[in-house]
Amino acid sequence: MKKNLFITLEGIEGAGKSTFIDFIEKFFVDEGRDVKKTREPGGTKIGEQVRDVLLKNENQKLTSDSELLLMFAARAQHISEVILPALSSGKVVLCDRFIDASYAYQGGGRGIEYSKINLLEKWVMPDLKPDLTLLFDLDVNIALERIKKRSDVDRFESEDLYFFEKVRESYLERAESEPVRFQIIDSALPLKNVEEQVRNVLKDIL
Ligand code: Z5A
Repeated sequence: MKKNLFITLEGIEGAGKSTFIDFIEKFFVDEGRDVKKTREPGGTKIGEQVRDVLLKNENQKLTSDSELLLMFAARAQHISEVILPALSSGKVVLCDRFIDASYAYQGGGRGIEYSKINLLEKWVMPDLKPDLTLLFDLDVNIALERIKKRSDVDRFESEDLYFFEKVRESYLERAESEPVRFQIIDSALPLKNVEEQVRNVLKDIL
């Protein structure tokens, strides 16, 4: 059986994760690999219900602690129901956002101490870490410009520029502290150039 791989895609909104997850899936399928594409929060029937609660704009009363705990509740379900079984069967798992988003959004953005997030990480995923994390990085102004055409804005998308600056900063700090796992993709460049950067990283991990 071929080596399983766990790859996560991270970045602020509008950075290009959804655009490039299909490209990455095709890359591995062309290599003859079985791919499981998934996302957080969500990825399971229960997790998608939690996602609805987290994203609904009407849920403005949700506290930062509740938000963090719901992220991890959905994650616990996702790991046991989807991620671990897919990895055990030798698949390449591509996940649109994972643990680093909790550090960046709930830690960096909301200001929850990283030590609390770390406690939950140790509880929910003691033996699981992505093999590769692609951080799609770009200036917050460009990202917000890209998504402003959307008619429906969710609870996160209604946050201000400062919030996303903190999220981006937190992602970059994490990437700096784990330079082997993280690969930073300059997603301010045209699609073709971003594709090229992603392809080069993937070739190295094969
Ligand atoms: N969240 C959290 O707080 N804590 C956690 O632990 C987890 C998540 C796991 C889920 O949103 C929310 O949950 C998320 C963080 C929080 N909220 N925020 N913000 P999501 O993941 O479902 O949604 P998103 O990340 O906001 O998705 P997005 O806004 O769609 O971003 P994206 O997938 O990175 O972008 P995209 O859809 O691929 O691209 C956006 C547009 O830009 C699109 O029109 C593209 O065609 C265009 N684009 C992309 N790349 C380029 C380039 N290179 N040039 C020009 N145009 C481009």
